[in-house]
Amino acid sequence: MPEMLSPDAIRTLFSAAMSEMYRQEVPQYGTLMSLVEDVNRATLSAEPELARRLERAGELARLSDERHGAIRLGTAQELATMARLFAVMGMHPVGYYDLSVAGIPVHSTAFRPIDDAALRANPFRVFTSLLRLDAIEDEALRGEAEAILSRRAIFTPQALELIERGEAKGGLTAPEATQFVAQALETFRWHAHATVDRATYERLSRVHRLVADVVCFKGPHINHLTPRTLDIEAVQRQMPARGIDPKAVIEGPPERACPLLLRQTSFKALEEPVVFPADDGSPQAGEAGTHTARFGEIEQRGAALTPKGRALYDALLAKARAAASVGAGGEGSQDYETGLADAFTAFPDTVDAMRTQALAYFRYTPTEAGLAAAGRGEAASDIEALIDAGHVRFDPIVYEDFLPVSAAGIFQSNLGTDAQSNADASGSRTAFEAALGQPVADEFALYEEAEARSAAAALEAVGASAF
Ligand code: OOG
Ligand code: NI
Repeated sequence: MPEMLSPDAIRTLFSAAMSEMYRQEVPQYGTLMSLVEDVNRATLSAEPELARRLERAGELARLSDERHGAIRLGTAQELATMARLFAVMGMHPVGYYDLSVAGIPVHSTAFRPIDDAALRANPFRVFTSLLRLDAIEDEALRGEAEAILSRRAIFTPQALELIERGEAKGGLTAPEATQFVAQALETFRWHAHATVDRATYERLSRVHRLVADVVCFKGPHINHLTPRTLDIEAVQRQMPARGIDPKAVIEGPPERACPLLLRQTSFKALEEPVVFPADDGSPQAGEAGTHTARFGEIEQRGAALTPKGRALYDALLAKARAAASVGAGGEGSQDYETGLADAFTAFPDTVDAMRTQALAYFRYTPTEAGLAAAGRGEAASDIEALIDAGHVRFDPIVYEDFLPVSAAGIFQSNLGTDAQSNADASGSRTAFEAALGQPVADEFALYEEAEARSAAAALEAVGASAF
């Protein structure tokens, strides 16, 4: 039997190849990456306690490789096959995001690794949206969009073959994995040639710019790759000096001593040249146009919240958004930020309070003192007593997922507006899962299991059962 490369290793190859491709395609991405690297280095040297905590959590080693991408798909078939492609790399659908809350005609999931070891190896995620064609009210136009999508093949034949081989054999060998990554990359590459004439592009674009972005091109070009920063305020401040124009407000919670969930900001989408095919269908003799789809984003990750913590987060965010809203040109962003910070004073900002009030998930690890005590045969039998004795410590579990309101804000900003929108939800998780061909995992259950595993391991290492 030839040796298989692990899904973690394939994911790392793929993530690196995507990053390299995007750096070539969108030079500002390279600029943003080096800014984030500089800020992260400065933050780690200024905050040794943060460095130690990240080291304990296994997040330090993965940091320079850590990023997420985003794609938008057109059909159920594309989504179901994409799930199989990502599965080869150990990435599985987690969570359901309903973007109709902001009037955006997509719903989404995140493909990402799930278990602790895989997340430590490389947490590469892809936020994957499925276009809702029912957003096109005009039946004739909807039919046309469906027909256009049904004609395209977003995966190369070799990619499909390698997915099947991986499924049949339970993995890919190193040479197969190299081929697989090269073939998979083709799906996410930018194609400047539209597949429809300008008139069709414009009709679809008038329904929604996202509809045109999904329907009129050969495949789901990766539309951003987002590095993780340890200080998003610093990156946001320093962007203009590097020639990058950030969106008006940072999405998500305010700046805090104990960062919560996810804060994100982006730079506006580029206006890129595209070519519409000529009447005879020949792409060469085509007509020049422009399209905006691809942008840059950065994020800072904080604690994963329990359902109780998340409900509090959602309530406080809704309160701030109701009190002050940001206009299309970013007007009112100062008031919004002040209001947001005020609202979040109601969210406890120490790890102790967050833990005792069960607002966030924690990872428990034995301390040196705990290990020494266990070696002497002195140990308590429950985790609270071990914490009190200083034999077990706890750190927040990092949030590995996304936030629907933030995602909507990122979509909006890249459609050319900073305006916040709070439309009514009308999500359909069932329809999404039917298209995907499998249920999406429940993010809360994953964090809860990770917490329980760490508590059990800590008890086993230094608790009374250790001897
Ligand atoms: C996805 C936007 C959402 C995030 O990080 O929340 C997103 C898209 O524009 O396709 O990437
Ligand atoms: Ni993103």
